[in-house]
Amino acid sequence: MRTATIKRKTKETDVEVTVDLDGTGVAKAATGIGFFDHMLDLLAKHSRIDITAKAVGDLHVDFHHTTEDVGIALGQAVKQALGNMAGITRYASVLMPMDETLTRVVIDVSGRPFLVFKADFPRDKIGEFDTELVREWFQAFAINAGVTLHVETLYGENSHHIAESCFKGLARALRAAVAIDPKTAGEMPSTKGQLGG
Ligand SMILES: [Mn+2]
Repeated sequence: MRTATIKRKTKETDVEVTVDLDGTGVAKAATGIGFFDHMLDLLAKHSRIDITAKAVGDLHVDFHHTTEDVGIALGQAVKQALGNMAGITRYASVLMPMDETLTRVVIDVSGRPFLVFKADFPRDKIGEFDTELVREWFQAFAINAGVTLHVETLYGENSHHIAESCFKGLARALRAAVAIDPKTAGEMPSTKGQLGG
């Protein structure tokens, strides 16, 4: 079973995240941030990873801590659920359209944490959500999942569409990269014989 639960409690947030990499895309997102729950729902749906994300955070300050800490916990959960990564497909690249927006997401599920994120948001906020937090979430996720992740919005005008294309692109890339490759019969997808740096 490729599942994991991460609990993380600080003075700023209390977060619990569970993932099942071989799920059906069931999401239970309750972070107290409507737009962010919407993004987590999309991530689960299009990755087919079951994701439960509960968070009680200091939303009276702003949404930064809660968004970042859910990213940290979700990244750690994915990493733990992957185990030694034997047999995974490892690489995936996706072009994700959303109306006028097109975003490219490329991932290497490798134990090598790195983020390149190039997306400009025309607006500072989507609802009450600061658009700069999209990058913060991707940074927290990539570093804690131990994945190399390149996200670039090639063009787009609507901030909601831009954010959504980033999350949906990640979803489809993750779905392909963490899938077990039947041709490899459980081998490590590395000439080094191991993943993890
Ligand atoms: Mn939407």
